[in-house]
Amino acid sequence: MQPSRPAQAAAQGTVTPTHCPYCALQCGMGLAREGEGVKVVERPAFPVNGGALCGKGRTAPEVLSSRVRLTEPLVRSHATGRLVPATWEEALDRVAEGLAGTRAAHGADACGVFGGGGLTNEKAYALGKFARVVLGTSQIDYNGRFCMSSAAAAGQRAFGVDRGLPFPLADVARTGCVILVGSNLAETMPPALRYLTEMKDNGGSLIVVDPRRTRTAEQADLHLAPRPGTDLALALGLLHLVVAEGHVDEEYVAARTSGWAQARAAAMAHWPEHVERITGVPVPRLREAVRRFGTAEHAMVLTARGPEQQAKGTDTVSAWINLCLATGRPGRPLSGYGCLTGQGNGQGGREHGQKADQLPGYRKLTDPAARAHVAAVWGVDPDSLPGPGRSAYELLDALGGDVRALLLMGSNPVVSAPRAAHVEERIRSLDFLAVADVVLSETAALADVVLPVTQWAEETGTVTNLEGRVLLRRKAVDPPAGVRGDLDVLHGLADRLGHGKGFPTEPEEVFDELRRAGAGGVADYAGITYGRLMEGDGEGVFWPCPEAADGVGHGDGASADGKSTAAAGARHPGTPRLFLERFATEDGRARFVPVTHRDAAEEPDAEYPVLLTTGRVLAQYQSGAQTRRVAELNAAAPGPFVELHPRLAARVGVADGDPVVVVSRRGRATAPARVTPGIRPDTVFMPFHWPGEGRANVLTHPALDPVSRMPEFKVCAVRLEVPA
Ligand SMILES: Nc1nc2c(c(=O)[nH]1)N[C@H]1C(S)=C(S)[C@@H](COP(=O)(O)OP(=O)(O)OC[C@H]3O[C@@H](n4cnc5c(=O)[nH]c(N)nc54)[C@H](O)[C@@H]3O)O[C@H]1N2
Ligand SMILES: Nc1nc2c(c(=O)[nH]1)N[C@H]1C(S)=C(S)[C@@H](COP(=O)(O)OP(=O)(O)OC[C@H]3O[C@@H](n4cnc5c(=O)[nH]c(N)nc54)[C@H](O)[C@@H]3O)O[C@H]1N2
Ligand code: SF4
Ligand SMILES: [Mo]
Repeated sequence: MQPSRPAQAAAQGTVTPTHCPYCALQCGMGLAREGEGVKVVERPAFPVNGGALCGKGRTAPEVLSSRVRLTEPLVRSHATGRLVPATWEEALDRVAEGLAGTRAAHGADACGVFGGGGLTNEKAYALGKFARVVLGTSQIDYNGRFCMSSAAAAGQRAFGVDRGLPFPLADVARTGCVILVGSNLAETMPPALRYLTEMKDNGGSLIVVDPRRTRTAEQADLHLAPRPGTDLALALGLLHLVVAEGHVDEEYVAARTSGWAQARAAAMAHWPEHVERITGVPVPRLREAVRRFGTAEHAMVLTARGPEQQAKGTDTVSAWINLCLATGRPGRPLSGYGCLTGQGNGQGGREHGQKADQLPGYRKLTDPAARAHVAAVWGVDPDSLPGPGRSAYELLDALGGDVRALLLMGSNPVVSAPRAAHVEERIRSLDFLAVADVVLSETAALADVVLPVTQWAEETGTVTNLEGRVLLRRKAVDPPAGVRGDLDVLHGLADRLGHGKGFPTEPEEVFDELRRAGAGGVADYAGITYGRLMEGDGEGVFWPCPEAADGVGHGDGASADGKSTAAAGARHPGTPRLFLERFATEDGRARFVPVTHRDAAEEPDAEYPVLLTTGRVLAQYQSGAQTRRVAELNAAAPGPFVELHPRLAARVGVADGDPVVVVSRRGRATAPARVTPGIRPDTVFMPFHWPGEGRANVLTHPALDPVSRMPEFKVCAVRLEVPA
């Protein structure tokens, strides 16, 4: 493909088919020329969203031409301490010097790299390679650790492979019962709601588990509202009742799983009455959930950040997977367990090597065969590749300590990291910080060098959506003068650090190398090409998709689904559904993991008697760096708030709209009260999209899950005060 082709097509007045820059649904959209810029037009042929978009997607072009868009590099003046405009040569020289100087003085591991799940596959791959080959550092991780890492770890444990959804999203419409655990998809993936509505119209039932009566919970046939942090007990209680009421699929358990006896014993210790005491969900409601889920011919459990962003998130997801396995769901048609991933490339971003313990193709950095394969593609000695580094929060916590310089691309941790005031202080204590971004985010504002980069519509690249569907986002418009792509940034830095050759700037060239590096791995993209992604309606290709010629038995992932194995010579069709014949474990069986409930890292006490949970609103995205720049979105969601129950509001003495101070052991935040009966009286909720005095993450607890290293964003103890 000529990378300039889509842009020319747009110039000729045609529409460029592409994808939204934001969430993991990766809605298809068309971009049509309008004056100097582009406008969004419907792309109904793309299957996942069928033309529908939420307000964020619809308004995304506004960020392309925003007044606050960065259009020239900035460097911090030694004289005044302020960020001042610089040429690209000056800026890249400064970054290369900062990194090389740190490495010379303190060793390779003193240089850190922090990436993002919004980066394209090509960028994520190049960033991981840059860290390991150019800097030689083990200290790389990314914001996906804050996102679906617990579900990924639990999926690996149970199935031997983790892909957000192991089936196309459209299967949801035809199943009989969905338990949606801690997902507010009516606000976080609005076009996906139609699949749940269709499922209900077809006679299926929707069970939503959320401490709040969200717009999603309002759609439910049954809403269970547990105390935050108790989903693990809830799932065990449901499994107990599944056993007690005879809904175990013994034949499936015997034929397709291992470890049932231990998991069963763990669940039987969780009596429904005991579970009611822990979760606050009444026993009759537990029974009702089990009746609906247990008797449905086809059924699914879908989790999102609610149960996952906990210091026991991995075990919690395992408990929900156990419930699915006991009832014979995974690997059966229109059934199974899935995780709704989060960021635009949340899935692909974790497959190509920006995670601390991973190499491209979802390979393990500790596996000698994986190291040898990837090192050969990179033309380096396998022994030169560093080992696994720290997880995201641990890396941020080490800044200014033994990690003294940081290159950051695609994240805004000053707003989005847990215990954010501490993280901000760590970032400020760095010897050197370089940030590549499209706007001056709160984190970029602290940098020594800010590199202004191109956005989605100005560049070509691939992303992998929540279904494992690899998609081509095409360039539709030229970037403003003065802006360069992330791949150009990495090329420029690598060149200055003596590695100009291995860092091409053409995305297709990077993708072709990624295919080679990942070939034979779990997430095998070898059979996917740009040309293939442009075919038909651009509906994409599901991984694993090995190269045709040697497709048979090519990697565990590919053989996870016997149906998708290609005949020699024919091209591999890709794998929309995993596990139909076997799981990707050594013996082909799914593994039950015996888990038991435990408390949150910080339970309420006399001093901090209320639970705080955090999350999202419809009109803002993440740290808000992009969406806070869009007038329509700001009007819809202008600032932070504290959602609380009328009884709690009365106890504290605040009315709707009054400022309320939320205090945790880590800090304090102030925002207007939003009084609603749709939340548990023992819990308050804050969205985390804003900096300033309403910054929710000043309060959150950085306790980490022992397996996934996910922070406990969804539970901590606070008290409420009226401002003095
Ligand atoms: N509008 C919008 N959409 C987005 C994003 C955005 O920032 N804004 N971000 C994208 C990304 S990266 C992600 S990860 C996804 C996240 O998508 P979701 O997971 O749907 O979003 P959250 O609001 O973080 O959490 C979902 C729900 O979990 C509930 N919850 C809180 N604590 C608990 C608990 O202990 N147990 C249970 N069961 N539920 C709990 C909250 O009340 C909330 O309604 O959204 C994606 N889409
Ligand atoms: N309290 C609380 N905190 C949370 C969560 C929660 O539920 N509660 N959720 C967590 C989750 S799931 C996530 S995913 C994180 C997300 O939080 P962040 O990691 O902060 O994510 P974004 O705000 O999307 O930051 C992306 C940054 O990169 C820039 N950017 C966008 N595209 C590109 C690109 O292509 N290249 C470059 N160089 N830059 C780009 C954007 O302008 C923005 O500044 O927040 C986490 N924090
Ligand atoms: S649902 Fe997600 S992908 Fe679709 S338009 Fe909205 S933000 Fe974009
Ligand atoms: Mo996320």
